Amino acid sequence: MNSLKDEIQKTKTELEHAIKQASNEESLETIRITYLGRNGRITTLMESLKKLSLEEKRLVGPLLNDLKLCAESLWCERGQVLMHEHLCQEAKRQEHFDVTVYRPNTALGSLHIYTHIIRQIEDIFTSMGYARADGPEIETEYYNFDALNIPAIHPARDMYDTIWISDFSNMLLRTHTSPVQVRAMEERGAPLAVFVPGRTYRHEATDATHDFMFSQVEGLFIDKNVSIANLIATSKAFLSALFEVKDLAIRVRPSYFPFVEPGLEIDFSCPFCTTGCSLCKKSGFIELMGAGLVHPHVLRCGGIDPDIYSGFAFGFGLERLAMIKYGINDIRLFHGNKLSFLEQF
Ligand code: FA5
Repeated sequence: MNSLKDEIQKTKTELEHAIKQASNEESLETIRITYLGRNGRITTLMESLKKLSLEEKRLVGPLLNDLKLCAESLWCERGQVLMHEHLCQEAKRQEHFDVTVYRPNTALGSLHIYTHIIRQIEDIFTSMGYARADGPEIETEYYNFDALNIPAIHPARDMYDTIWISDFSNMLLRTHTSPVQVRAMEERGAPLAVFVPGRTYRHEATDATHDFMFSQVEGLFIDKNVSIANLIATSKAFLSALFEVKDLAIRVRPSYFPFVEPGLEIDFSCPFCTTGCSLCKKSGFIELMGAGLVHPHVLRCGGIDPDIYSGFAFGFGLERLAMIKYGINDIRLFHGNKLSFLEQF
């Protein structure tokens, strides 16, 4: 029995020493297994109690219980100390954050293609002295149609498949950016030079070149003695700058829009070929925008006297322009949120 008492004392001394030496979680776990595990030294000592007489059990039992409790509490305390030390070290490590360390494979975001193309267009127009103007996407029937010389009975309304806000209101989603013409005239008066990039909506089936939500860029210039020559020169300068092509040829065709007189459509020489390619459908020209000299009715609605001032206006599809510039073959990619597409810009 005395040898058992000695063994208990020896185990306690060695355990205390081992726990003091433990420097990390792994060594602490090894100590737990060595002393308190299923075949551990304290567990084995407990087993040996069974062989003792009742009298001996009364004497040695409490010593063994004390040893077990002492081992458990020393083990827990040391664990908490180690955990605290680890947290302090981690906090210190994070304090020393080296901002110059190069991190490969860091994913960087990129600008959306809309932002890219609008910024380029903005740079070109502002360099020509134009100011940016904006208008509401939920528009009144008056600005979208009536002020643009398209009264309710006018067949030209059929050209714009309109999305109305409700059956009984005169509010709609603007079908083009042209309503900002009259708004800009009212707000700024003449002379005037503005460009208007913005979203437009039409109740249309979608395909590779049509969407129900797309964007247009409107241009409006008003001064004294403005002529078609000014419109042609401006269109040429804008397209040459955007496509970085010197002396880009344009083709002017007669067309009809109720808010301009005369009305034109402007095509530009294909910047990708000289003899005809799939983009220009082998014609050498790409259709781009509606344009013309501002109709006197529209000037009057904007509070500008058509006997003193004249002006030109044009409107083109922003996505169609970006599709040509970047070789994109489907307009639906612009809103598709496909990362493989967006990451290219
Ligand atoms: C207009 O919207 C006139 N407001 C343009 C204008 C402005 C004429 C100023 C005269 C003076 P149009 O409906 O043709 O015109 O549309 C202009 C351009 O918008 C088209 O050439 C095309 O590039 C683009 N567009 C029209 N419908 C869609 C559509 N569903 N999806 C994508 N782009 C479209």
